[in-house]
Amino acid sequence: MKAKTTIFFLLLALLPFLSGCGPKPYSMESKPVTAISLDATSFEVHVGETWPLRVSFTPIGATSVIMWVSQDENIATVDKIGTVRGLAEGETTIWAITDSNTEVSASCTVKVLPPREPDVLVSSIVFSETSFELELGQAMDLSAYVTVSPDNATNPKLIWSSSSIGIVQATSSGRVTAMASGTATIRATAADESGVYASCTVTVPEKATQTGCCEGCTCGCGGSGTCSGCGGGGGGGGGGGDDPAPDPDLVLFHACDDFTYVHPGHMSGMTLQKLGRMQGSGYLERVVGGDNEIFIIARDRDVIDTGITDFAKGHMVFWFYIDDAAKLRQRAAATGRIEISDSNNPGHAIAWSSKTFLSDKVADGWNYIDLPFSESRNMATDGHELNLKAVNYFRIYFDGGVSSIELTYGLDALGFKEK
Ligand SMILES: [Ca+2]
Repeated sequence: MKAKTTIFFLLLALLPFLSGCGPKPYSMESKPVTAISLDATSFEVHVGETWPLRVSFTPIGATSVIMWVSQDENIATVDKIGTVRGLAEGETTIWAITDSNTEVSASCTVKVLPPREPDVLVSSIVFSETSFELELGQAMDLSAYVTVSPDNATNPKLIWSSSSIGIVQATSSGRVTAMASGTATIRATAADESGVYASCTVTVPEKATQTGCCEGCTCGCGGSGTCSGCGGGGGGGGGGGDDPAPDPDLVLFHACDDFTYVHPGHMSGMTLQKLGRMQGSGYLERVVGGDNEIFIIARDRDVIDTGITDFAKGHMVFWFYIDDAAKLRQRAAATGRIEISDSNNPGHAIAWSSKTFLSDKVADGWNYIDLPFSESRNMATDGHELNLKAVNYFRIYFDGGVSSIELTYGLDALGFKEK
């Protein structure tokens, strides 16, 4: 109590000195202006457009009413707050003069350019073919079949959409991927304000039932490496009928049919998708930018026996969806890894470079990723070797690159194979 009282009286005694630090309420008269300057010495405006000029005073704290004058009001006018408006092509000078002392002034030149050309809007969009057929899992670039007129349209970009993304997915560049049997209408709409659009249909025929991953698939993803755009990963891509059966040779690590074991810290933008799945009753989709760790599955889960007896013959396989592979290569330009580990210990992971084994290889749509253990790197620094009977951790992350790029990722049917 005594200390508080002492501080109070100390502050009271200091008040006359302290108040000198702040603005004095009685010093209303401003300092005389000795100079002014404008935030531009010259600038350009188009006829009909405006440009705001700002003035600053010397010394600091000085102020004055400013009179704004245009030397030629037929070319440009200036209002009371310094907003210049272009009226006719030509050049003139704008003056700012202090009301208190007309000898203190500043000026700048304004060049008035012709009126801006109005935007040339898209007048037509034409598909050279209006119906396409794609095999399940196949992808094609529809932008190659479309012509936008006129050639000098200010904004010739198109916005691509699909009437049924469960059947055919379309990327922002017009690449479409067949996800399930059926027919979808793909629309290309002008990105400008014209409202012009054109449509075509993409039909995905029913396929004979397939039983194993890539059996009957002509793209040869049975070998190691990535099978880009390969579909039919188990019987029909999940169009809504029977659940595509798992590959009988696969020891499933995670079916991606639910969120079980998905790391809660990396679930933003994640949804469980039914249509377009490659196995089981669904797949995990994540729309995300800015998070390096795209999928972390199975931390703290029960361990899985991979069934692999010979490390050299072991493979990790999964389905990986990406909506825009070119953007993924920008996003994942540098490092990052795909990791699995045992005993809930990422420090005991074996890993593959996510640039080499994922982003450098994939195409738009579903990709079958096959990671041979023989090409993995042991990240353990203590000599630990992966316990093939106790795997419980999986992660895909990217490091470096442009992490802000938002992409749509899909993951399905993670598992192990010995071959
Ligand atoms: Ca699944």
